[in-house]
Parts: sequence; structure tokens; C-alpha cells
Amino acid sequence: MGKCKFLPIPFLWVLLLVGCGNSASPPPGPLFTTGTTIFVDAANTTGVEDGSEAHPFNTIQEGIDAATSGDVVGVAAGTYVESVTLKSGIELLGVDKATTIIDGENDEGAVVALISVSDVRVSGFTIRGAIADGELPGGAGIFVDFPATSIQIDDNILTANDIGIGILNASLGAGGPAIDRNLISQNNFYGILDPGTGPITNNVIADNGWFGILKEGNSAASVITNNTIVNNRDDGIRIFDDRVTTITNNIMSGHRNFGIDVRSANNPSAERPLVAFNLFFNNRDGNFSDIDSPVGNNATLNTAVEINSLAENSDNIVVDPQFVNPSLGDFRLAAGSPAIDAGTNIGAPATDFAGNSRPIDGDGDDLAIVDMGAFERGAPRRQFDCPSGDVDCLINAINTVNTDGEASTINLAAGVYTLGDVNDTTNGPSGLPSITSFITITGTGGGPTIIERDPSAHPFRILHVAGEGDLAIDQLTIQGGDTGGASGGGIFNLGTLTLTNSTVSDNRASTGGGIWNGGMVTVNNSTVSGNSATSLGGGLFNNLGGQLVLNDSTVSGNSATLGGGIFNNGGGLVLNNSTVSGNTPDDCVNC
Ligand SMILES: [Ca+2]
Ligand SMILES: [Ca+2]
Ligand SMILES: [Ca+2]
Repeated sequence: MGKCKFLPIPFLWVLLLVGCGNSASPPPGPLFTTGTTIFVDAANTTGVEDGSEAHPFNTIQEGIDAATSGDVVGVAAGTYVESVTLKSGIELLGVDKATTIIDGENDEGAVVALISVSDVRVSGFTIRGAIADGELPGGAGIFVDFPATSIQIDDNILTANDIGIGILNASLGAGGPAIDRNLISQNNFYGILDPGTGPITNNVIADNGWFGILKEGNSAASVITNNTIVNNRDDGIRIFDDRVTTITNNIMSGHRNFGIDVRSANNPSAERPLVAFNLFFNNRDGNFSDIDSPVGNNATLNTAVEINSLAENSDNIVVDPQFVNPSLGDFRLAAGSPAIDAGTNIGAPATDFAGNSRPIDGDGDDLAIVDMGAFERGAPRRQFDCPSGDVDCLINAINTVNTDGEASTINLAAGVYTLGDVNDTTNGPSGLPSITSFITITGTGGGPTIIERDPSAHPFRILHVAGEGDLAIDQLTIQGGDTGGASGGGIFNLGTLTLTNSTVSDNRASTGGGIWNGGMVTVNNSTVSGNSATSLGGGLFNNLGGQLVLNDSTVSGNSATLGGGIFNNGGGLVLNNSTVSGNTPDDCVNC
């Protein structure tokens, strides 16, 4: 859990759509309920198509044509080379936006057209290929004309179009589309053109050729909240002769021109945008441009003081947002980002781009405030810091976490932590309290960090992980444990144990001299060496029902009666790029 898989560049955006960290919430909305769903699957080449689950249509338009108001058109993964036109009252849902692709193949108009419709939803697709050879007005991935109420465009990828989402006649509609949680990137001209009255929330709008969002020519009043708008070639947001627009909780960075560019030269009735609680950074020509009379202020405003000096503006900041990995398209907020808990909860959406709920107290001050941008960062982990060799600090920290259950990291200064007494007797004696909660123990560098048993003390192992425990060890050496007859000389694991950049050495037991496992053990870039067992598994013993995974690790110089390196007693065992060699009398039994 909590693992975030980074993907190669061509698929970097997949990172954003699968979500990472503590993301758990699936996209909202029902998917593919038999009885109300028309099924579409490009893979159906039988020639028999009736829209049932057994005989799906093989084009999306066939599914829409067969649907009546209230139906869902559910589309299986695949690439659909077509342009589709929606009807009112239909939900068009792809099963997975990364793999359910509508490709207009250089359609000069729209790939998905919503013309004078209401009560429709488009969700779960990659939509691409609306391209008009560089000519205006250009093609739109999703094109909305005469927007009415209840149009929802959410959780899509719009890329490789002239315009990601284009709306026409927005000022005439009763309500514009709600545009939420879309990745709108690498379109030739605009990310979103003239959004109308609907809220624009939680979108990542990046690397588009001109503007991230353009509101032009009396588009209706709209709300732009909690978007991450980055690296578009021209402006992040341009407001041109427009109705009042509320812009809050957004991040605008890396634009060649302006973060926000307000122009109103031609229309004395144009209204001022309300700009509050946004983050601006590194917009080359200026963060906030407001240059045209008669209603403009004729200025380029760069500092937060300057931007907030306008009567309509407040609480904006100018600072590096500290994205996790912007060069790989990962615009989540890193720990310590100034955008964490810096927005306003008023008017903020209840979830973020990844579908995680907002707001979360991301800075640990017990106040849950919405973050700026499309991503809400999770709660910080509690940290304990122990001075070099302070065993009491380590024991007290483990006891505290076991008692209150709040996942925590214990940082150990470099040095030797020598255990002199038994602290727990579960499955035999241990020098530290049994781990019954979520704990990371990490060396902080600057030299080795060693946890060892005092050689003159009574026998005990170093660590015990209970079935409900989850222990991660990083940059530590676990050495000198001796159970005096029980199993697991260094570590006895029944729960989840992860060793990274660590060493388990010179421990002794009956079975599992270094580690005895009946749960889940993952060993990354670590060494298990010089351990011994009087019977089975000198380095590691993996019991029936256990899972043992070694990545980029070494098991060497251990000894036992059988299975000097590893004795696998019927558990799952995976060796990835790892070495098991030089053990006595053998390296690996049942491997
Ligand atoms: Ca067909
Ligand atoms: Ca927050
Ligand atoms: Ca807070």
C-alpha cells in the first residue's frame, strides 16, 4: 500500500491518473450496470451487436444511438477511431481513462460533440486527435455548443488536440459544463476555451501551446478553483473582455507570458476577476498582468504584495510550489510545499484530482485546510528523533506508537544502540518491544547506525513484528541477536517487514538465524550475512504462508544444518537481481 509506481516518459501522465500514496477512492459514478447500460466494445468482431453485455456494439456512436435518456453507455478499453455526438440524458463512461481512447484522427471539428444537450456526462476517456492543421478555430477534443445545465466532464485525459475542451455560446447558456479532475495537456492551442458558468476544478492543465484557460468575449461568469496550471506556452489564464470570474486555490507556474493576464481594452462593461488564495511562480513575463484601460490597472504585478494590492485580490502567494517531480509530470505537492494548507475551504471541491477527500490537515496543526492546486497532500507522519545510542528513546518511541497507533517514523542519529535487556517475550525473547503498529525506523546518515544486543546480556533477538505490525527499516544494521534456542535471531516477523539499504548480520537462532518469516518480508538493496542457525535457514527462514521477496540484495556467509543462506519451508519466494552465495553448507533449499 502507499506505493507509487513511476513510469517512463511517454506514459508519465499515467502516474497522475492512477493516483498514488494514500489514494483509495475510485472515480465517482456507477459503471456498467446491466439493465441500464448499453455496452460498447471495439473487440467485438463477431458481427452480432445489440448493445448487451454479450453482444456489445463495436463503435461508441452505435451505443449512443441505441441509448435512451437515463441510460449509461459503457465503453470497454480499446481505441475507438471515430467522432461521436452525444444525446441528452446519456452518461458516456469509459472503463479506464488510460486505456479507453477516442481518437478523432485529425478531425477538424470535435472528437466528442455536445450540441444543445443537457444532463450528460463524459468520463473515463482519453480523447485526442482534433487537429485542424494549425488553423483557427481548430478542433476540440470535447466541443460544447449552447451549454445547458448538468453537463459533467470529469476524469478524462484531453491531449493532442488543437483545443482540449472548447465551449461556444457560453454566455447564452443557462449553465456551463462542470469540468473536474481532467488532465488537459499538450494540446496545440488552448487547454480550455471559454468555459461558461460551470466550475473548473481539480484539473491539471499543462504544456498546452497557447493558454491554459482562455475566457474571451463575454463568456459567462465562472469559477476556477484548485487547478494546477503549469508550463503552458502563453498565459496560464487569460481573461479578455469578460464577466466576473472567481479564481481561487490555483497554482500557476512556468508560463512564458503571464500567470494571469487580464485584458479589457475593448469593453468598458467587462468585469474584474476575483483572485484569491492562488500560488504564482516563475511566470516569465510576470505573474499577474493587468494592462489595459479603461477598467484595468495598467500594470504587471509580480510580488504577492503587488498582486494583493488590487481591491478584488487577497491572500495570493508567490513562491516555488515544490512539486514532487515536475519534469516527470508529477505535480503533487512535496512535503513542506508552501501550497499545503494555504488555500481557502470556502467554495473548494470535496475531493482532489486523485479522488481523495479534501480538506486534509497537511501541516499537522490540527486545522484541515484545502491545499492550493489539484492535489491534496496527506497528513504528515509523526517523527521521533533519537540521539546517537539512546536506547531508551528508541524503546519509548516504539511504545508510544504501539499505544496510540499513529503511524510514525523514528529517526536514529548515527551510532550504536546497544540493548541490554529483554523487552518482550512473544515467540521468544526480544530486546525491543514487539512492533504492533506502523513504524519506520531509519538511520539518518553520517555514519553507520547499528542496533545490537550487548554480547554479555542474556539471550534475546533484536526485533519482533507482530501479525498486525508493519515495520520498515532503512539504513540500519541489525546485529548480534541470539535467541538462545528460539527462532529468528535478528528479526522474527509475523506481519509486514521491509528492509531497505540495511544489513542483518551476526545473529544466531535455532531456525532463521538472521530473519524468521511467517508474514511478508521485502528486502531491498540490503545484505544478510554472517548469521547462523543450529538447524534450518542460517540467513533467512521462510515459513509456510510467508512471502519473501529479495530485490537487489545479497545473502552470503551464513550457516546452518540445512539451508545455510535461505530455507524456504513452503512459502512464496521471489529473488529479483539478488545473490545467494557462499553460505554453508548450501545456499537455498526449496528455492
Ligand atoms: Ca458496429
Ligand atoms: Ca490540506
Ligand atoms: Ca493544517
